[in-house]
Amino acid sequence: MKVKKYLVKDMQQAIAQIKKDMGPEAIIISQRRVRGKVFWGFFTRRLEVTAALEEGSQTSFSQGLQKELTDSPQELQKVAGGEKEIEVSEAKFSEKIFGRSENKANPNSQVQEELKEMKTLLQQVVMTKESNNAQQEEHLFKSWRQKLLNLDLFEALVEKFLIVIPEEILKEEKLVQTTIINYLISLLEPLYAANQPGQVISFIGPTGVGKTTTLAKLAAQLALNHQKKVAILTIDTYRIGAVEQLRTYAEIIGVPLQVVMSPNELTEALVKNTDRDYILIDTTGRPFTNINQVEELKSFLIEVSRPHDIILVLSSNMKSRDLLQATAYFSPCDYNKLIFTKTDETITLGSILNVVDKAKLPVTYITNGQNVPDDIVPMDAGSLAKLILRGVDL
Ligand SMILES: Nc1nc2c(ncn2[C@@H]2O[C@H](COP(=O)(O)OP(=O)(O)OP(=O)(O)O)[C@@H](O)[C@H]2O)c(=O)[nH]1
Ligand SMILES: [Mg+2]
Repeated sequence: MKVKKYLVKDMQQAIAQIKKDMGPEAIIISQRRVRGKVFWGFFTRRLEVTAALEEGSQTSFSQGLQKELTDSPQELQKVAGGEKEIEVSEAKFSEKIFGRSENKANPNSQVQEELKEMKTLLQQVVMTKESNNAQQEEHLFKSWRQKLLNLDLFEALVEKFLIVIPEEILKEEKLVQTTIINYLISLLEPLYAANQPGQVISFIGPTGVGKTTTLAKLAAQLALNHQKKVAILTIDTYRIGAVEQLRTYAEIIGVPLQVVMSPNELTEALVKNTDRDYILIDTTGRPFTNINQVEELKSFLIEVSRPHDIILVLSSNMKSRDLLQATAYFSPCDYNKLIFTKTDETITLGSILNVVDKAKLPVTYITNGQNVPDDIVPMDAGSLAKLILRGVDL
């Protein structure tokens, strides 16, 4: 018995290759979905089909008959369509066999030939049915792939999701959604395992993403809702008016604000505020192109010796490529958490996952509006997964 595996796009391609390679008497003994590597290192879904052929099973007679019966795709389609068509084809088959048997001298070998041909024909029926099922599956996978791509997820991530959907649930919309969400939760959960808040929390990130507003939202929640002792420091001396914005928030919330101009001043301010439960530090937004500025920012942040969260704040309406550029730019600062702002200003949130997949850091909050302190939502693996995939049933 000769056994061979084929890695193909779909069952139709498999059948064509198997026929060409092993002849019409080969049978398909198994098929399964696997990950195949294609261009640019992206994974895609492939079909692995295993075919077998009994040694010496090919005869010129069977090949000739096979050709007559199954070469036309319409003929195959008819045969695969249902019992009625199978009967018709079998009748046609018998007619051909018996038409020839009258002319044969040895009836025993003729019967064997007939049985062999019958087997081949049935194998073709099975192969065609497999082909139709595989086509339907392929169609459903394509539609799920498109839905996931519409969320602005990178293609490599989409393929990761598709590989976990079992074929048998493909038609069950809700089941597929649950499968994808559960899979995403399992990917995100480890990132949240050591998610203890620091006593000092610094907010860094590109210009205008919402660092100061987010800091004010958290300061207000900690001070007003949880009665914590909070102080705000800012090293945002760069932009005219920036300190005033924060001063207004600090006054409304009723927490002290101090401006620091150098790393030494920051150290002194931290010492002065040792009695505080939380110290929140605002920083100047940096356009993520100037290396000197990130080094300057780092020289401030390394002054903090207490448990320190450095949160990279990013806006969810930025393009994925720019978000990744920003994560690389700020990496010298050793940030350990992410916050995504402005989820109210975009309809797709796949970009968040594109970043999380690369940075391997938890998103601790998202913000969804300009209102201080209300428009901020804490995140865990479950809520983030649901948020990212919220448009998957569109
Ligand atoms: N729609 C919406 N707007 C937001 C959100 N968060 C912040 N903003 C707005 O974004 C604008 C910029 O916010 P800031 O907090 O000043 O941003 P920043 O990152 O501190 O800016 P720089 O200090 O200049 O780098 C303001 O108009 C905020 O009201 C949000 O979640 N949704
Ligand atoms: Mg600011």
